[in-house]
Amino acid sequence: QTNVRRVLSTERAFVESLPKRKPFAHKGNHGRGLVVGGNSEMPGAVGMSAKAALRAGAGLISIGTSKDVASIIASQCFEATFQFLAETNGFLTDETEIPFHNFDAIAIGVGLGREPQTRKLVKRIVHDAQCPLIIDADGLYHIKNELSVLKQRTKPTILTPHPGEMARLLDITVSDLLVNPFRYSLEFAREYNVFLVLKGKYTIITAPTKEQAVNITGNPGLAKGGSGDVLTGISLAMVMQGQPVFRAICNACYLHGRSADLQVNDSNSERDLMATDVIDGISKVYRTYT
Ligand code: NPW
Ligand code: AMP
Ligand code: MG
Repeated sequence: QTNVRRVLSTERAFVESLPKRKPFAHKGNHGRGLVVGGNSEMPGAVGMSAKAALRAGAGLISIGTSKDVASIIASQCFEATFQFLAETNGFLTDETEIPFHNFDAIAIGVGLGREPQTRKLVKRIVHDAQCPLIIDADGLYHIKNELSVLKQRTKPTILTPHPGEMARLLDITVSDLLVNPFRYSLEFAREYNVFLVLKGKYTIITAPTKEQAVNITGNPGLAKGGSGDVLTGISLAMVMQGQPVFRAICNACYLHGRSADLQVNDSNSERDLMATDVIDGISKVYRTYT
């Protein structure tokens, strides 16, 4: 393609652009974020996203989920607050007012489930949230037939599919997608005016303005349930602190993979690494640079 600017997401860019904590900083200077997700069969995902966001530097994180899910994860997420959302049979529904103006960025989708009743909630958030919005996992499932609503958004939208989710959005097979992931990413990002994070061994980050970056941190230890939910939380933390979105999501991917790499070097192996270890590894990455 012509005019495509493609770069490697580097350690140097990461270190130089990370949000700094100034001496007189207060929590409000580091953003207020909302993670919406969870169902009674997958309560953990939204908790991992929230913890990862806080560990990555988020000022305040609220979890939008059902009371039942909240009661399961609250003892693991002391630092987060909760917005209780209505549910039926364990899956979220669209019957609760969400104070969108309270948040600098929102992430929706992890552990949400695929019940049709949840679709209206996803659609409303995509439509009403006047702040940067990250859509992952089952959020991507629900917007598949509503993609045109993405074009109406005036604030940045970030989609973070793995190849299975991306292939579904495009109605193609994973093997077709992986023949030319750069081109598919670029076309999709431009058509729907979104930032696209196509996850994998090498993650391709695409801006609607045709910039592309490749992230190469990370290892096969990340091939385990929960890894993507952690990336969603880290991405929320970066985006809600007001950095330019492309840089914020490049930094998120770099940090996520680097954390997994340091854990595998120091404490874990690729076999036993778990998503929660990747949350803990964020501290090791940050300590390297301070
Ligand atoms: P196959 O058959 O494996 O080869 P889904 P999901 C295909 C929540 N979680 N990487 C793959 O092909 C998430 O947040 C909750 C990955 C399969 O057909 C979501 O809400 C957890 N997949 C929900 O679960 C921890 C690839 O895509 C399909 C691929 C479902 O999310 C776990 C899998 O995608 C989990 O995160 C690739 N490179 N290439 C919790 N503790 O609460 C092809 N595929 O069906 O969307 O399942 O990603 O697990
Ligand atoms: P998800 O499939 O949504 O749980 O996301 C998986 C996360 O782990 C993404 O950020 C991937 O880039 C990362 N990941 C999975 N497998 C690998 C691998 N073999 N090497 C590096 N990163 C991986
Ligand atoms: Mg996922």
